Amino acid sequence: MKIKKYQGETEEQVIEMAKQELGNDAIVLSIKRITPTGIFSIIKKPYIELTASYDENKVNIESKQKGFFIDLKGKISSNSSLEDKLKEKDNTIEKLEKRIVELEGYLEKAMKSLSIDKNSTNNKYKNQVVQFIYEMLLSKGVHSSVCNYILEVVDNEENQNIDLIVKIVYTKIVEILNNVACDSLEIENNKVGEPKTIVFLGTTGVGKTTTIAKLSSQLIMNKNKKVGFITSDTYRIAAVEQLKTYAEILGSQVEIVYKIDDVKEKINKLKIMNDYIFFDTAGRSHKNQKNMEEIKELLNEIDNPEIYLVVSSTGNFEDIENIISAYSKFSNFNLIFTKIDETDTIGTILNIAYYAKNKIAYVTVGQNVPSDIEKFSGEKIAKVLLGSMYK
Ligand SMILES: Nc1nc2c(ncn2[C@@H]2O[C@H](COP(=O)(O)OP(=O)(O)OP(=O)(O)O)[C@@H](O)[C@H]2O)c(=O)[nH]1
Ligand SMILES: [Mg+2]
Repeated sequence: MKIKKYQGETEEQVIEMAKQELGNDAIVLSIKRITPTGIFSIIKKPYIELTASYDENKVNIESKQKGFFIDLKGKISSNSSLEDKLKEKDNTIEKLEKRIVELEGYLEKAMKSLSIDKNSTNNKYKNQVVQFIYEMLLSKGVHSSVCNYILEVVDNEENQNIDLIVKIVYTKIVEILNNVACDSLEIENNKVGEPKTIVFLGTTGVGKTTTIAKLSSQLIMNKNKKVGFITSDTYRIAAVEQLKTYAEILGSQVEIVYKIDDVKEKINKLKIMNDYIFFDTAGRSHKNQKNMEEIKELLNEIDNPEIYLVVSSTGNFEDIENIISAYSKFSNFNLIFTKIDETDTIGTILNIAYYAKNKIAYVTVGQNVPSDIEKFSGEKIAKVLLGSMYK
């Protein structure tokens, strides 16, 4: 026997649903009126829940499930083309509701301790919920002008529907972030027989070499690709050793570039045996003009590189903006945000997405190689901004 639950507005409705799907042999175990608790007491109306048991050998649920569509308010309507509807509503209420569920714990706690004074003249927004979200976004490093862009449309004193406000805010944040999400990366689609050189730039200690190790391990282990390494970081002995250690573990070749004239030759050497060449560079201060000139010269030696600027999400917005602007003068790149696990101000990523508009390819979430790297997802960052953990 199997158990299935149905939710609706009335008893008749849920009984009818169960009957239609499970047939007359199904046994009704309970019918309860459920009053949502916590933040759901605000965003969801009470509803009726029927629990039924049925014989899975007699009832084929898969084929019968078409025909019912449960919308956000628990209304059940007959619908013969459920699949079409779901496809069409890819980014829809149901999906949003699932995400908002994940924010429940945080919002509930936060609303309880809501210390915003209704009459405070310091409040920027008229609506208390909007003011609360504003302060939360600010505390996570979102720039006040970006907050304003997101929140001004929901700042209406009468609108106390938290569900609606959160949904609008979440959707706006995701929109800004996904606008800069990279959808096609050479690193993931390189054609057989056309080795691609992938260059990693960035200031000191942001995680370039570790990110190279993560990405290359995944290509080698999951996609059976061959990856060769080059480093131009000869300033620190440990840097070459670090890359060599990873290369040894992965069974990859390493070449070291001591002078600019070596670059082409070393790349060509690695091209013979590899699908990708990952080019590690020394961490350089973007404020040093000579450093920037050297990087520019280096890039000029590489045919059609795919470039990643690695930035640490623990840095502040203005600094990251300056770094991006310094590198933008001579190269086109995608961004990789590292150390998401270490930052309390993930809002910096939203600021960069809003102002700098560079595409973001990956985020890294810890020191483990190769697991702690993920494709950039606007939804995940938006959830963190609204109080959830990054997971
Ligand atoms: N917590 C955390 N640490 C990271 C992450 N990525 C890299 N690191 C750590 O950051 C430190 C510096 O990493 P590297 O990969 O050597 O940085 P780099 O940019 O190559 O440094 P330079 O070559 O000296 O400029 C190491 O201790 C890494 O383990 C991350 O996503 N989270
Ligand atoms: Mg390094």
